[in-house]
Amino acid sequence: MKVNDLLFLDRCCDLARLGGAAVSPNPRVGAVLVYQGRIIGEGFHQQAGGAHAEVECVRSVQQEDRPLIPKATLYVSLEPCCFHGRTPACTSLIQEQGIKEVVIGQIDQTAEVSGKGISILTSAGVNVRSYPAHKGCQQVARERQVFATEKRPFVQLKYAQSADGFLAPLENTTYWISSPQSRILTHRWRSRSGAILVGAKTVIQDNPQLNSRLYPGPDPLRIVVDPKGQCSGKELVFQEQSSNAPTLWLRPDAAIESTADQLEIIDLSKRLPSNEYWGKGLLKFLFAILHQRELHQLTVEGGAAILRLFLEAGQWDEILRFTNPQKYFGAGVEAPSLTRLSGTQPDGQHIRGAVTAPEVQKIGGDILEVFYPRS
Ligand code: AOF
Ligand code: ZN
Repeated sequence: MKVNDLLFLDRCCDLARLGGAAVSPNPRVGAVLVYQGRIIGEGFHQQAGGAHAEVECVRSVQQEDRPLIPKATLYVSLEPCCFHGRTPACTSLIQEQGIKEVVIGQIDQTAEVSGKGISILTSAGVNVRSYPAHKGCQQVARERQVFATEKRPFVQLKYAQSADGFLAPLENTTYWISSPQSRILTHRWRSRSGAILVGAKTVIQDNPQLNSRLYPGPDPLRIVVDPKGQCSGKELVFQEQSSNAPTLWLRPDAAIESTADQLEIIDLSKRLPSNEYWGKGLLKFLFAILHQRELHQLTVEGGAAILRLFLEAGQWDEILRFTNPQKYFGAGVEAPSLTRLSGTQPDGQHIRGAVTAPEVQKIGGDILEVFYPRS
C-alpha cells in the first residue's frame, strides 16, 4: 500500500461527490492524473449519458502537460468501464493515451465490468493497483453497487425522534421534532435522491410535498404506499402544481382516476395477490418497479409502520436518525428500536442488526446519527 495512493483516491472521492442527482443511474466517479506527485488533470462524472470521469480528467490536462500523460498515474474511484454503453469504454481511452499505471478503489459490480476492466488493462501491460477497502471509494459508489448486485435501490431510512424515542406525541397528530437546519439538510438530501417514499398515514396527517424546495436541485420521484386506499387524492403530494416531480400512488384498486399529468396510479389488485399488499411481497414488487426505472437510490421518510416494514424485511442500507435532545413526549408513536433489531424472527429469518457509525453530528439543536447494517 502506498500512502500517496490513498491520498489521491481521497481526492477522486471529493471530485466524485460533486456529481449530483443527474449522475443516476450511473455511479458517482472521480479521477485524477498525477505526474511525479503533481496533479495534472482532474475530472468527475457529471451526468448519465455524458463523459466518464476518466474522459473529463484527460480532457482537463493543460496543453503543456499533455506529453506527461503517458508517464502519469491515473487514479479512479471505480474500476474503469470496458464496454461501449452510451459512451465508449474507458479502458480503450487509457490504452490510447498510453497510460501505464492505474490505481482504482472499487471493482465496478456492473455485470459488464465486474473485474473485466482490470483484466483488460493488465493484459495490455498496464500496472493496476486496487484498494477495495478504501472507505471513500466504497461510499461514493455504494448506490450503484447495491443496484447492480441486489437489483434494488440503495435504501436509506430517515426519521426524527424525541429524546425519549417517539416519532409523535399521540396517534393522528402532526408534530415537528427536528430543527430548521435539519429540515434544510433533508431537502438537500432529497435533491440528490432518486425517490422518496412514505405511507398513506403520513400523507393524510402531515400532508407533505416531499420535494426539495428548501435546497437547489431537482425534485425526487415521490412514492405513496397506500394498500388500503386511505388517501383521497386531494393531498398536496398528488397535486401537479405542488411540484414538477411525478408521484407514484400504490393503491388497492383503480377507483380513483388520475387527474394530474404527473400522477401515476399503480393498481395493486392487478399486480399482486391481496395478501402481498404489505410485507416482503410488496417490497419485491416495489423494487422491481424501481429497478426497471433505473432508480438506484430510495429514501424512506416514514411513518412508523413503513419504517418497520423495511427494517423487518432487512431491506435497508443506511439509517439517518435525528434526535431532538430537548423534546420529551413521555408517550406516543414509538420510533423503531434499533438495538432490538438483531435476532431471529419466528420464521427463522435473521433480522439485519444495526450498528452506529462513528460519526455523530450536531445539526441545529439536533443529533444526527448514521446506522449501517451489521455485516
Ligand atoms: C467509468 N467511469 O465515470 C463511470 C462509469 O452508458 P455509459 O457509457 O455512461 O456507461 C455506463 C456504465 O459505465 C455504468 O453502468 C458503469 O458500469 C460505468 N460507469 N465507469 O469508468 C465513470 N460513471
Ligand atoms: Zn468509463
